[in-house]
Amino acid sequence: MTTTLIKGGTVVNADFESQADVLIEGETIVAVGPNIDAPAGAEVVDASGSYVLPGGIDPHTHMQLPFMGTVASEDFYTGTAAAMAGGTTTIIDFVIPSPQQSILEAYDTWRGWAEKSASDYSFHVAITWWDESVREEMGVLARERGVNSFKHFMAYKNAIMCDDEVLVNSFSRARELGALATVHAENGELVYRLQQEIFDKGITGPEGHPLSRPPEVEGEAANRAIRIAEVLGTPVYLVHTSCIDALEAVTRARLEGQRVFAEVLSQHLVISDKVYRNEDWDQAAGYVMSPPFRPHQHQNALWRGLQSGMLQTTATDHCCFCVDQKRMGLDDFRKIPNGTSGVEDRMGVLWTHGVNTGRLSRTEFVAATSANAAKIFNMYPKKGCIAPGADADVVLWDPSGTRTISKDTHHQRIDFNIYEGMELEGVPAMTWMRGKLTWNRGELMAEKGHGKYVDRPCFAPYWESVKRRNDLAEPTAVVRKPVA
Ligand code: URQ
Ligand code: ZN
Ligand code: ZN
Repeated sequence: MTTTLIKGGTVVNADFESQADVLIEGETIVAVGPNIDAPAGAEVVDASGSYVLPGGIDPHTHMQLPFMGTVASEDFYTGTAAAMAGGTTTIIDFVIPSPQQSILEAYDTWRGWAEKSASDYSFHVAITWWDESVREEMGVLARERGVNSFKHFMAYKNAIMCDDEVLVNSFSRARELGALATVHAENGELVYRLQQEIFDKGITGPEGHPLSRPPEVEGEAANRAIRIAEVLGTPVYLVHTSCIDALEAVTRARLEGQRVFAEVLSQHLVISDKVYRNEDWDQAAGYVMSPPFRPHQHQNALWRGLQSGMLQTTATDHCCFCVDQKRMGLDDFRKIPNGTSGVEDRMGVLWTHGVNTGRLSRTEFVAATSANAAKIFNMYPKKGCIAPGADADVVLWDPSGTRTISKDTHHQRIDFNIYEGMELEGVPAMTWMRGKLTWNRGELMAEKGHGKYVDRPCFAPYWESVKRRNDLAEPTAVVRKPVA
């Protein structure tokens, strides 16, 4: 068993930072505190001048996803290896059953694909259709497979889009199970209509993509999903909140005490929609993802959302399509596979543009990159903190280390990088995943298959008291005289 003593660093958790040593025995943190003596045979790491952070948790990735007629280029091994090079030690990916496919069968398929992961991983399961069998199998997944979050795509008509009937059935079931409903909030009917109109105008290039998915399309769906969840009493989590319209819906609901959580992607915080006006087709198509990159004012609002706590988590939606895959849409932007990379860059981008600019404190950075996702998806404190008993998912963070992001040097399996040329200050020097050193100052030592599936138990039954409808008296029938 490997013993490691990380000595002389500043430990940063979501709620507290302190000068402390961290002792790791095997896969677990066993002690955190000042002046810990190194046990015989221990590997001692000098952490002076560095921060010791909980390993990042990325709650939104799509490794080797079959989508839009192709398969994402990053697989579970290469993607989790790249993640650890960037300080992320756990991903939550997505099982996305085809309509009419058993969700349990799809779950087993994705579990098979993920066996090769180098880091720990878990799955949200998407509900893409509905009948009694789906209802039953959601129960099996929740009770026996450690799934406490079910995803709903309100976009992607004629593919994996949920209509309101599916949303209502699935949200109701999630509440019964004590599970979260997570949502891709874009009105797929509006997208479909706008895509057609824009294409018919002769706009066939990547610039047509954002035009077909304006913020109003996300705002409507975000509000609808939140309202459905409110009426049914289901906790809801909005993935990739990208614009003011959706953030306003989240903010209203949270201020009223509704159980709503929301995520922002690191790329939506720092990249605007000007990328779609690039005259180089490949350079513009490389940014086609949904929701699209937005005009600059939305970035400012998203940072404020993160600072105010209205947005709790950051993610990447890492879903890689290489240049030749994006070219499937060369004549029709509707056929450009939607997705971008970022699992290796998220933490460095957030430190550079969040902590170094004063937008986020170091503890807020840990909350947004690790602890909040661990709490919301019920992995805390096993994951998401530096404390005795926690998994030894640890990052030695070098605040003065620098990196220039490039497709030529990143570890992600894609020939494009949305942050190309971005200068980072603040990088992971070393990454341990359950006590195993996987990244050491530029040397990647990820081991295929070393990752484990993380069970995520459901939550306590959703308490009636937090539902707004409980302010109302219990409805009763009116007693009437028989009609003459
Ligand atoms: O919509 C998603 O989250 C998946 C299909 C990745 N693609 C994307 O454009 N976000
Ligand atoms: Zn999505
Ligand atoms: Zn996604």
